[in-house]
Amino acid sequence: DLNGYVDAKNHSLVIGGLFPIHSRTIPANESILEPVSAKCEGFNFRGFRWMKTMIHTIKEINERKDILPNITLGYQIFDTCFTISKSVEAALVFLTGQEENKPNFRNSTGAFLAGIIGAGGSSLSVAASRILGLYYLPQVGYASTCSILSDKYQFPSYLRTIASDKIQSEAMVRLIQHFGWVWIGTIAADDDYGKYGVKLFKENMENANLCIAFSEIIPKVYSYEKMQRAVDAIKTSTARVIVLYASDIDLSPFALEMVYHNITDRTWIASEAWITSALIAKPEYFPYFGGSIGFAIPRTDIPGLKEFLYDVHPSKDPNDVLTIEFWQTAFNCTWPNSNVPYNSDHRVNMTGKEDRLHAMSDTFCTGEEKLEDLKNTYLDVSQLRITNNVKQAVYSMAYALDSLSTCEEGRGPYVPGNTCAYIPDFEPWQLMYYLKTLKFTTHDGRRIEIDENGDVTGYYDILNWQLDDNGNIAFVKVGEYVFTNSMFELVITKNTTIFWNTESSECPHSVCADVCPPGTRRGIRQGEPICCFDCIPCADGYVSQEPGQRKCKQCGEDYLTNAQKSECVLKEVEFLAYDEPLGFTLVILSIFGALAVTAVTVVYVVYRHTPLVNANDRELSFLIQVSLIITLLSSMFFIGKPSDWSCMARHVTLALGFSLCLSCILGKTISLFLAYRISQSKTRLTSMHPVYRKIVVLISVLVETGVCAAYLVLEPPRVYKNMEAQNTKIILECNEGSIEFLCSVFGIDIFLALLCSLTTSVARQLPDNYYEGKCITFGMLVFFMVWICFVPVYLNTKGTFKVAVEIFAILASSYDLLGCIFAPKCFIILLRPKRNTSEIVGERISTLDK
Ligand code: TCR
Repeated sequence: DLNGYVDAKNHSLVIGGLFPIHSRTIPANESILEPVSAKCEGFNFRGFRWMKTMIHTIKEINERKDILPNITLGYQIFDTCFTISKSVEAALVFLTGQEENKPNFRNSTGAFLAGIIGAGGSSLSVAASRILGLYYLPQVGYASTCSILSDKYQFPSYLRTIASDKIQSEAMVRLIQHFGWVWIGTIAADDDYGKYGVKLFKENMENANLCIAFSEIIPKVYSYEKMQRAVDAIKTSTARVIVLYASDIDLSPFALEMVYHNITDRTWIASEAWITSALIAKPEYFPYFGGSIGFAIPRTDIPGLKEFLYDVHPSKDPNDVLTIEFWQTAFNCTWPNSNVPYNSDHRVNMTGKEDRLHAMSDTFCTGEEKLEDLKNTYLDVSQLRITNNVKQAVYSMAYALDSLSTCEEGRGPYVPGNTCAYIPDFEPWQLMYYLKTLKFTTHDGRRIEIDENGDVTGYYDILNWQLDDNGNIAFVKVGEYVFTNSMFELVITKNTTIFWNTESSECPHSVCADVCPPGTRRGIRQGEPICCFDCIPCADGYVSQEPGQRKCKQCGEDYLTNAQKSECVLKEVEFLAYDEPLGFTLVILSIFGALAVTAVTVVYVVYRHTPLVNANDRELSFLIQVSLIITLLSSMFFIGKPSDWSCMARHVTLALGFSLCLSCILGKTISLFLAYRISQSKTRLTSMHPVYRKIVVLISVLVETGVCAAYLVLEPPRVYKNMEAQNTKIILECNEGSIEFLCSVFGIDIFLALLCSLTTSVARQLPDNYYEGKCITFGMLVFFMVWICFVPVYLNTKGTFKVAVEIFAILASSYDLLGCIFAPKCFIILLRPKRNTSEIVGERISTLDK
């Protein structure tokens, strides 16, 4: 029980057609056991127009003299009701010529069947093609876009004048990338179109590192639970952009659902099947679906079609139930004396029951109704897109037949013998040969080339739903997606305004988690897509400078992180600087000390002939003064920014200065010691010759210099950045290099100091006017005390104070020696000159110097 049209009279050759003139079948009454072909409902004006276009095209071809001049084509068209079962039923009818169970490629009218146009939906084409493919019966699709139909192993005789969804799915991902969205929901119709489309889309999304927020199905047969699942997913998800892969017929209940739940503020990415559909593009849906953006096959004008479409009237043929139903549905009336039901709706549980129409209208149709007054998809020739595909499908069949008919015997394609096939009685596979290599130019100048997979190339228009001045929905072209065999290119036209259905009217922001700000990094959430992440602050010592970082970078050793962890900042370098109060004071002290020593030297030079200065070796006194200047000024090396150079200088000059100083003192104390022994023993002991004293000095300084040189050559001290002491600062210090060398360098000094102490402590009872022995003894005592105190204090201080303590010890010990050795003498020289006479200077001592 198939509805349709046939015109096969006088024609030996017909083309079959499958069109969705209704939207669904009426569910069979369960009490009936006998199988019956289902009845259909939901008149589909768009499908009706496609069907009319096929008839129109065949008429056009028949009128043309250049294609198939001697042959007139007929047609046999069936309504698929957008269901698989009807489509299969029709396929069987085509093949068997009804009652027969083996194909004879003559249809029920007795004419030869050349091939079939259709069916509309992918699932229907797949089902029909599985049967038609068995016999290689050519089938040219005009709207079935499912990618599996490109598989010539499964569908050997299927071709199409529309691009595969493989391309559209790719294009959608490019569009998503173009607008910077990463978190996308998908809704698919419960058929091959929706499922395979979304499958490919998901694969492409994954390759582009974008994420799918949710993936739901619109049920074919209304189910409250299934619909609710989809609605809940949309409501709860943070994805603002949703891909909707469905035919308009399947989409209508879903659209009502969106209205019912008042789901706005979503941007829909439309698949080609609904972007320009009048079923969805209604002004009342605009608050929910406005701003939708999607792909459409390019529109065109078909000359003469408009007139042909208007030439429809139920009174022409009382048996034309489809036209009667068209009239009834369009004008909302009942055609008298016909029992064609009109727009019945047997669906259950549908939301938005207002949309449901009555089975019969009370008013009768008069036949006077004006098509011109009708605003109906059927008559709307402004959006001829799939309609043009129908036309091209019919043309491809005609061109193939034309090539077949012009075959020259002996040059034909079929082996053996290069034979030809003849109209009307050729085998279907013979026509397939011509269809496979088909190339032709359309009425509007486009080139159609069907490739080895039965697909075509071309371009999509990118359309955006906007509201025009009359409050209707306008499909505004905002770009193009061009695809050839090797090239794919998305172009969004500059300076077009896209309408966004968001609160701010700006491009929506569809992300699972916002880009992590600088200072944080992306932390994976276990078991969730990569687009969902937490922003985890960088650890101490790590920073992320740009937003959206996967990892925090470690800062260099010399760097600290700022509070936000977004920048490495140079650590503050700390050392005892000249310009800070402590450093400054120490500098003043050492310079003052050096000046004081110089003053003493001046006094000594001025009074160099006085007995006091001459007593106990004048030269050694000068050397002591020099060495004191050295030690005092060596403290300067401890202040300021340390360098390798100053690190080497500081300890070596200090050690040399002290060794010179102490060895000179030793020279003096040895003389005193000997003088004492002489005074004690009363024997003739010769006192020490001054040269020997200098030799003592020379030897000790030489030894010290040798050790220092070895130290500097073998393991010299170096600057060292101390990071441990304080986390936020770098303390610049000197690393001693070798502790052994350092100990030996200062060990010599200590040894000299000990010798000095020993010798003077023995000689201190020696009566001399200037208390030299006593002074030195005291001086050495203080010297030891200073350095003994120094050790624990030094070990307990941190940072720059360490150096300060060291300088302090140096200054203290230098001042101590200066004070103990030279202060009393200067006092006598300057203030008590009477005591500075040779009579008073002890005889024994004066003899020592001779
Ligand atoms: N391919 C869909 C059906 C379809 C359609 C349409 C239906 C397409 N475009 C326009 C109605 C109107 C694209 C399929 O199922 O393959």
